[in-house]
Amino acid sequence: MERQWWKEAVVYQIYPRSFCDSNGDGIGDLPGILSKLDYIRSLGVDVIWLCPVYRSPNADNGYDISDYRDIMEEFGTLADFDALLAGAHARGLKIIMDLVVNHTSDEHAWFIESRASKENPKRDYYIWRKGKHGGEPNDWASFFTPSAWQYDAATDEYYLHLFSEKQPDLNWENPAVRGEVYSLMSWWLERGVDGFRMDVISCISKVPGLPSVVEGEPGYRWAGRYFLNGPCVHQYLREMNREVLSHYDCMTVGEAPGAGIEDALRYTDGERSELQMLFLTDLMGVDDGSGGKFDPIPYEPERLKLLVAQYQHGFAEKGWNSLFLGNHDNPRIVSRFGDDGRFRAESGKMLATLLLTLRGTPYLYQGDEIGMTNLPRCGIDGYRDIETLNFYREAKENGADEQQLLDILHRKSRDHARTPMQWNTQKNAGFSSGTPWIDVNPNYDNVNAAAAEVDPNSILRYYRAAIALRRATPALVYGSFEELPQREGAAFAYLRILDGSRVLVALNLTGGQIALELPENFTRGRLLLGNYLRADLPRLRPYEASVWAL
Ligand code: ISL
Ligand code: CA
Repeated sequence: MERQWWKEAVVYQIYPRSFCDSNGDGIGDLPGILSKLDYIRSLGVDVIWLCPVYRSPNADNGYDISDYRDIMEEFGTLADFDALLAGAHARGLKIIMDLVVNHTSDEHAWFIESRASKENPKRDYYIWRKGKHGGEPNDWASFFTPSAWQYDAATDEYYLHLFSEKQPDLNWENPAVRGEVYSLMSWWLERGVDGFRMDVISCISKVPGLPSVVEGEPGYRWAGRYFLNGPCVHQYLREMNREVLSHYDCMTVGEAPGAGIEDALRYTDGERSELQMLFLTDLMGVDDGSGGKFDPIPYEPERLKLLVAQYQHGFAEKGWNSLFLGNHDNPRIVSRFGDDGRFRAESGKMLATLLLTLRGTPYLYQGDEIGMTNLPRCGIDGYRDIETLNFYREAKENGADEQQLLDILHRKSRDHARTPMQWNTQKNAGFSSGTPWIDVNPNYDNVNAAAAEVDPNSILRYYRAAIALRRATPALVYGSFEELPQREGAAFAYLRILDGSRVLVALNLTGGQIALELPENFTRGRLLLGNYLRADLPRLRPYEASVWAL
């Protein structure tokens, strides 16, 4: 397996709107991030992934871009961006940008022209179709709305939007569109950015003809097979690689809903020259029911183990993968996979151990390093996210029960990850001197970075130790993965092996007392890291985690 800096890197994801507000308008911004670079550096990470900071009307918090070559007004200016990039580079940190090019904002100049007339040279930048039988061109639903089509009276046609109607899909079949994307990517790389996280990149190629899912069958409109990993996606990515990426020593990670391991190898096999790694979304759906994310089922640790092992084996020979347990689209990891009450510290550290001892490139999401939790149960006015609000409105219209809806949102809303970063015990957790755009989690008295800094047993200190251990232990990055089978569903144990070096990771995924099964004559070796004072295998206490050099 070829060694590469981006395989050895640990990435820290920032949601700029919620990280640090420098000017008291209640919205996090670039100077705010600049002021926290030493903190980020202190974690031992190598790369920052910035969620979108481009000019945007914020229908989807920056995932609807109206100008790819400028910064969102609330976040600052291009000069602020340059200062942030210089500050990061001076500390040995790289910055990768979010690249959102499946769609733009409907306020982007291209779309304003495109919708102006059928003859406009930009008409074909987007996906326009005539209505059928007085209705939509096909029966596709979007991620955020019941229909993926929006009617536009000016030209009596519909445009496609896989997300909100404020996010029209670009027409990647048009070479001029691809040229625009490559040119804006080069523009940022020339400015000094170190790579891209590519938003829903598996969605850019649609099946020609845009067939209906099941003609005439109402209610069944999940058209993924017509736009996920579509017919030309690999051709487009190879072209992008040839035109842009191959000219830079940059990092690339594609978000790929709908991609399994086989697909993922096609995207990330180095010999195919497409992307370095993907975000595969299966694990993020581990507690989704048949109705999707807002139809949650109980979380089963066995499912997590199964998925983790599958992915570890899937990339053993070819390609590379990313590791993540949460992000800005998902609930907080201790609330979802751990215990955000009694065992918050133990489970937060156990999840850190899992994230940082697997093969792949780990991505930490802001606030997880201090064990931030979901919001307490609140009314609908506590939520801000377009996906949450659309789901709520639609469900209410269909007669859903208010309490039931709020229970679902309490588990699954994207807003749980978007509450302000909890820095200290000052007003608004030190995030802003003004009124934050979304409520601060009231537990900041307890859960905050300043307190974690002085507590030798904090989750924060543990993250630093786990990151340092990974850096010092090539087997944790490049080693093979060998699971030690367990009868107990909550016990997860695996070896990471590289040349002569063997590391054992033992995890209790639940709050119960369990025992680990170890092979006969097993000597557990020297303790490298653990979240209890004295590790004493085979016993595993609630959420216990330990790492051993054999
Ligand atoms: O968040 C999701 C479900 O809760 C996912 O379905 C998500 O919409 C999907 O993974 C794509 O996410 C990305 O693109 C979206 C944006 O809203 C997300 O924040 C982004 O991560 C549209 O640009
Ligand atoms: Ca601000």
